[in-house]
Amino acid sequence: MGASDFAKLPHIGEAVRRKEDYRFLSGNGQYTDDINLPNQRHAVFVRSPHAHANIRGIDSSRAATMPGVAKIFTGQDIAGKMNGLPCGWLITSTDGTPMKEPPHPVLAQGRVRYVGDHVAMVVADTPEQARNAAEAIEVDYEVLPAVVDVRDAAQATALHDIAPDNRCYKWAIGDKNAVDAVFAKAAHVTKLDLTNNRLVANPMEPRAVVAAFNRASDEYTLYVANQNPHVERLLMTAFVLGLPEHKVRVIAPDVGGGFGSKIYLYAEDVALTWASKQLNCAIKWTCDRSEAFLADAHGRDHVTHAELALDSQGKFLALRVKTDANLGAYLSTFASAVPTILYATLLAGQYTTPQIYVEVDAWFTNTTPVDAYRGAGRPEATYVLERLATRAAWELGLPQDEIRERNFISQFPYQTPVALQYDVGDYHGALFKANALADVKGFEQRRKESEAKGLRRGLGYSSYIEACGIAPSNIAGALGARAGLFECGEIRVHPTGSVTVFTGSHSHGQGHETTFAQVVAARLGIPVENVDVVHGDTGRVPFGMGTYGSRSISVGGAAIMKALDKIEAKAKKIAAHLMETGDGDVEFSNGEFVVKGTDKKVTFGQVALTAYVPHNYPLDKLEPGLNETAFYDPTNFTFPAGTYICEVEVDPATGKVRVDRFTAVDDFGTIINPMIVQGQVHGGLVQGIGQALLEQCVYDKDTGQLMTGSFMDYTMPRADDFPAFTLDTVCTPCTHNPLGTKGCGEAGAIGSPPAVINAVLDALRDLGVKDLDMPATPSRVWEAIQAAKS
Ligand code: MCN
Repeated sequence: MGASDFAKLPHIGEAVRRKEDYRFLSGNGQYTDDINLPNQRHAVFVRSPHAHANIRGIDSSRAATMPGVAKIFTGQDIAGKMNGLPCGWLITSTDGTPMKEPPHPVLAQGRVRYVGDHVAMVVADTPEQARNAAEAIEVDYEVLPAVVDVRDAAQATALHDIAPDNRCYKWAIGDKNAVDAVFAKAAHVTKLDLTNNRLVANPMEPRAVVAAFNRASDEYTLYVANQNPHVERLLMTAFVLGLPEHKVRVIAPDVGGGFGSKIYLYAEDVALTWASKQLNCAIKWTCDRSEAFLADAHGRDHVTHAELALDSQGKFLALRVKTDANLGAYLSTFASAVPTILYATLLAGQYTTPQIYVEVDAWFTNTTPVDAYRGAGRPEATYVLERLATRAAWELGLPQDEIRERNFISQFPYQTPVALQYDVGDYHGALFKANALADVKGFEQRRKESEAKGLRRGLGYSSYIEACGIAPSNIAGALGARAGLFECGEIRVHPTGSVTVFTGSHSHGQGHETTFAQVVAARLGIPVENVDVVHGDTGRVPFGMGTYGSRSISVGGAAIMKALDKIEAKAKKIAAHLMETGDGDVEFSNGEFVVKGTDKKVTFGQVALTAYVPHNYPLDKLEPGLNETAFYDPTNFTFPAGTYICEVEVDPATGKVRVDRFTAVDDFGTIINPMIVQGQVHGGLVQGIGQALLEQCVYDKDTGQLMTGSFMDYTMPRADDFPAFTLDTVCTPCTHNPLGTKGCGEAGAIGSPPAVINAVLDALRDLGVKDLDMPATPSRVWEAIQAAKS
């Protein structure tokens, strides 16, 4: 079935209420911390209080004798028994050498490299006993100089022998000479220095692990708050523990959000799994909130210098970008891909810029490892480009929308100079719609009203694009991925015609149990209630590459569509047999199989029953049953895009920014469930506006301590920080997946930060404020106003 026919099916585009919500809202969700197994003990990790130190000795003699303590594991106990944690993406430096991939031990081997690094694991009967014993362990540290800022990394004490200058890789894309030549002749050059602030994902549910080894079956079961259980199992068994994969079952039960931070194989997951066999018991660890600030992978942390060459009419001629990316102390699972493949390739944005050159240096520092956080690389790219576009507009005396319109791509497919080929889009349509919805024409009047109250009002634009549906395996492989990025779906049709779907996509808030059921119900012509979706269990789902990069509906959903194609083909044969006609004479629509040109028909339910009650069945031609599995590997990314317009009011006396209006017009192709999509956009906007105005990790430069290690110092956005958002869509269906969908899960977080900062700068620019880093906190805004005055 083609994407255009699919879009017309019942249930597609219907705001079906989330099937999973009854479970969650009635307190019946089952999260990892809700799971308690027989013979269960509890783990607590001793973490480094220093950003960089040699471990001279660990004295756990007193702790080991404390009540309830089963065992204390240190680096010595695991040495030689397991490998370090792997990075899943191999980046090659411009000189052809592979990136530096230092060992990432599960428990520190003689050196700690960030505050929170794992020094020891205590296993005891209760969490309190484990905590008490952890506090009694004495570690003798020789403190070393620490570095937290990428700009200081090259001169700092080396973290790893393998990277003496702390550089992990130097990577580039584009034609430098061609770009330099354009810049040399350009009528106008706009320049910007930007910092993309480091963030903590802070999902509602902290990470948790329960690991159990079963001596009878020689099998491990690992319950873990994770976004991709099959990949967790693959990395743990094949790379770290050397276990047969079929002996490990990973279950990610209900997961309360991840935003990227639960994609990775973490040290805690490995340590508990391994120790469960050593101690022949189940072991549980639940991260506490303060611990999560140190122990969960962080996001962003780029420092960038960017230049845009333009002609006198505001046409973009070339882009030159140099970014230093902070990877933290070790390479997390996808860390190396974020500032390269997921960042630099998006720097064409929605524009026809003919020449682009991007250089990225990635550095180790004594900070928590940095990896993908909602958007991962694409918010950083959008921030660079959209800040440049607005600044260039102001420098050339053009309106913000005008400069974008003049440069938008309008012919598709479009090959960018940075590797990607966009299949389809309507960038002008989204911008025009956003202008109308945001009532841009009324802005000047609103500005005057604000001024009358002593406030400044500003308008900011951002026209973002992202590459989602990660990823065509051959492209990902050519770019260094160590695994394919396809997805798997299995459909089991039961004799009574109800269906269970097994998908490798993992839902941790995205509503897959509803939207995937809508897809299946639409195709088979059955009620949505008759479809259940199973995910997050390597013991039940054949395989999966998990959820990230807004890939689930476009890749996981497409795998289900392929399986449905097979189901339909077999069901047609059964229907033909029932109606005593040839397979080719049967048509299927709305849950009915009809003999072409007649009123002879059978229902999907009758066919399902016949599949399992094969009386008079030509068993030599048809096998009983109606189950099918399919794998889908996308041929391209999907390219959601849109225009966001933010309007702020700033109090110049206090520097406080209030977001007054926010309009988002997105193109997600065909939409399965508009209510769920709106929820996704809301969540993304809140995180993006949070980054722009409130959130930031601050490390002390001298000690490497995380100064914003709790909600007292790290400001999470709250509902009253936002107006009601105005949302709408344009629709250009994706041309290469069978649903026509494009991912929606990250868009809000990608498009919104530059819209907010552009709006704040618009409000302040006639006071002389030219630049502002995120987060635009009151003190920062106030200082910028004072600095502009002096
Ligand atoms: N959808 C739809 N029509 C479309 C596109 C999507 O109806 N055209 C639906 C999908 O069927 C799915 C939801 O919208 O139910 C999101 O789909 P998709 O864009 O495919 O994204 P994923 O399901 O792959 O989710 C990943 C994405 C990412 S990368 C982050 S980070 C993120 C996000 O989703 N983390 C989240 N949204 C989150 N939402 C919650 N509540 N919690 C998180 O941790």
